[in-house]
Amino acid sequence: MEKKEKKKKELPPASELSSCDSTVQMIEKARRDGVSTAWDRAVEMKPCPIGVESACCKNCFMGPCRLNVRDPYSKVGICGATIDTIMARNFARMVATGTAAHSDHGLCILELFREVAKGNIADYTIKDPMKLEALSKELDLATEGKSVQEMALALYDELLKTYTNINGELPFVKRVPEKTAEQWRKLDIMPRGAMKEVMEMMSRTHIGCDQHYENITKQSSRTALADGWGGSMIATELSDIMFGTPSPTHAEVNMGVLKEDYVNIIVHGHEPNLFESMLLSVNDPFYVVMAKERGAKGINLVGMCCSGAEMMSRHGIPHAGNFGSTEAILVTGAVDAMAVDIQCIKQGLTKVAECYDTPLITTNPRCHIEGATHIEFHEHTPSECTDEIVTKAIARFATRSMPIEIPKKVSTGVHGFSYEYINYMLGGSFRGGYTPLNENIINGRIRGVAGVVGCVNPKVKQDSMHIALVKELIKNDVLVLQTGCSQISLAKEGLLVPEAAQFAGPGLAEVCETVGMPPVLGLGSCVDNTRILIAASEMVKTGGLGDCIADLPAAGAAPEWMSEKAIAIGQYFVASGVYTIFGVGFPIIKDTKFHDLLFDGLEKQGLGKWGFTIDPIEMAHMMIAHIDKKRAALGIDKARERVLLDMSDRRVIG
Ligand code: BF8
Repeated sequence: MEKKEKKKKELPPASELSSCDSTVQMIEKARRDGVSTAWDRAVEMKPCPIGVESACCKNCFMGPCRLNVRDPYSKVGICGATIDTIMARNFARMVATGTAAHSDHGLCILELFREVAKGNIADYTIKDPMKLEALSKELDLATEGKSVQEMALALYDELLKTYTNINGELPFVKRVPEKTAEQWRKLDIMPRGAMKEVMEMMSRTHIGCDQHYENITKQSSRTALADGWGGSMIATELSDIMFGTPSPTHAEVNMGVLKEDYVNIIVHGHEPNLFESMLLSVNDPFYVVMAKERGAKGINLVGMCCSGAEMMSRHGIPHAGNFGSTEAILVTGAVDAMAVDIQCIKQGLTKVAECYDTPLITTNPRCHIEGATHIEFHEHTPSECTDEIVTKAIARFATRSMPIEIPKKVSTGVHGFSYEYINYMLGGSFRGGYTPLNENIINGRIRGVAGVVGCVNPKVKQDSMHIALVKELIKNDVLVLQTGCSQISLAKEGLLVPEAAQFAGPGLAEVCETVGMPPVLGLGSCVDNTRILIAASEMVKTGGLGDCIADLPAAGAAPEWMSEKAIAIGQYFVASGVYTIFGVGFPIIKDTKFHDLLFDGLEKQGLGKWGFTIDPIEMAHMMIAHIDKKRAALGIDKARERVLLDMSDRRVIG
C-alpha cells in the first residue's frame, strides 16, 4: 500500500508569531532563504497531549505509564502511583533541574570569587569593596580592621555552606524577614544546602520512594528556596562584587544595534565572566587595529538573553534581543561570531549559523553542541578563549559572503536598577532606605509592586503577553520590576524610560515624575530575580507593610515561560510568600488534589500560591485583586481612595 504523504502544516504569517518587528522581518527572510527556526518548528510540532498535562511517568521502565487526562483518577501507574504522585514528582524534577542550573552557575561564580580573592586570577578584581563589606556585615562576619582580601576569603567560606550544608540553614536565610523564616521552620521547608536539596529531590522521586504529593511539594519548596535564597543569590551578589553593582545606565536594545560596517560579535548565555573577558578583548588595541586593517570600522560587541541583560545593566552594552530572537538574528548575515556559554542555547542555532556562515562557538565544558566549534573558556586564562573568538570574527568579517539585512529598530532605555540603587534613588543619600517606597505604597500613590519576569515561548506571540500585562499593571498604579527576557520585551517596546510615566496611573506617574524614574524598572538577568527577593525583604523590614513577605501588596508573573528554571523561580517566589501567575499553560491537571495544593493550599499554610491564565489583562487583574486584598488586610485600602480623590480634586482646581 502506498504510504500517505504527511501534509505539512501551513505556516502562519510571521507577524502572528512575534510582536518584535525585527524578529518578524528575520523569520520572513529565513523562510525565503529556506532556513528553519524554532518559530516554524513550533507550528509543526504538536505537543504530546498527555505530557502537556504531566499525566505520564517515566521514572522507571515498567512503563512509561500514561494516565487519562480527562479522567485522572480512573487509572494509576503500574506501581500504583496516582495522578497526584506523578504530577508532583514531575513538577518536583522541574524544580530540581531549574535549581541545579542556577546553583551550578552560582557555584562557578563562587569559585571564581575565591580565585580572584586569592590573587590567582589577574583578569578580574573586586570592583565593589563597599558591597563586599556590607554583605559580610549582613552575614555577621567580622569586617573591622580586615583587608578586602581577608573579607573576601571569609565570605567565600561562609557562602560555600550554600552548597555543602547537610544540616543547618543557608547563610542568606539571615536576610529573610523573621516571620517568613519562622513559617519555613514551622512548615519544615527551611532549605539546607542546594546540593543536598537537589540530591534529595532526585532520591525522593525515584520509583517507590516519596509517594505523597504534599510531602513531595515540601521538598519542592526546600529545593526552590535553595535556588532563590542560595545559588541564584550568590550569582547576583558575587557578580556585583567582582564586576560592579549596576546603577541606571542607558542602553540600546533590538537588532538595529548590529552595525553593517563593524565586526559584530554576540555573546549569549548566562555567566558574566565570558562576557566580561570578551569586553576586554574587543577593546584590546591589537584587535581593534586588526579589524580596521581588514576593512571594518571597529568591533561591535552585543549581548543577548541573560548574560546580555547583565552586561547591559553593568556596562550599557547594547542588547540585540531575547531568547526568541537568537536564531533570527543570525539570519541578518551580519553576525561575525556568536559565542555562547550555558542555558537557553538552542541546538537549532548550529544549522542557522551554518546557513549564514557565522561561527557558533561554545565555550563552557557543560555545554558542547554538535556542529558548533568548541573553544574552552578557562577563568585563569580567560583572554586565550575570547581573543581567539575575536580573531575568528574578524576573519569572517573579511570574507563575508552573505547578503546583509539588518532590521533598523533600536530602543534606548534605562537599565540597571539594583536593590542598592533603588534604595538610593527613592531615599537619596540623605534619606536612604526603602521608607519612601513604603510610604508611597501606604499612602496609595503606588498600589503595589509586581515582578514580571521570565522567558518567551513560541507557543505564544513573542513579547505580546509581557507588553500587555505590564501596560495594564502600570496603568493601575502598580510599579513593575523586571528581569530576564521579559525585561527585553518591554525595553524593545520603549517602556524602560522615565517618559513611560505617561502610561502609568496618576499615583505611580506622580512618584515617577518626582523621582525621575521609569514605571518599569529593569533589574537584570534571571538570577537577578533575587534582587526582587531582597527588595521584598527590605520592604518588610522597613515597616508598615506587614511582618512577612506574604503580607506585602505584591505579586509576580511569568506570562510566556518555557524553562525549568522558570518553574524553580516560580516555586521559590510562592514559597517566599508571593502570588505568582504563569501563562502559556500549566503542566498539571486542574481539579486534582495536587493542583488544589499549589493554587490554594499553600496560601492557606501562610505562603504564596500559584495562579494561571493565558489572558494578560485577566492576569493583570488577578494580580491587582491580590494586591488590593493585601492592602485591605493591612488596613491601607482607604488611604489609596483618599489619595486618588486628592489627585482628581487637584486636577479640577488646576
Ligand atoms: O534565564 S528568561 S528564556 S534566557 S530561562 Fe532563558 Fe527564560 Fe530567557 Fe535567561 Ni531565564
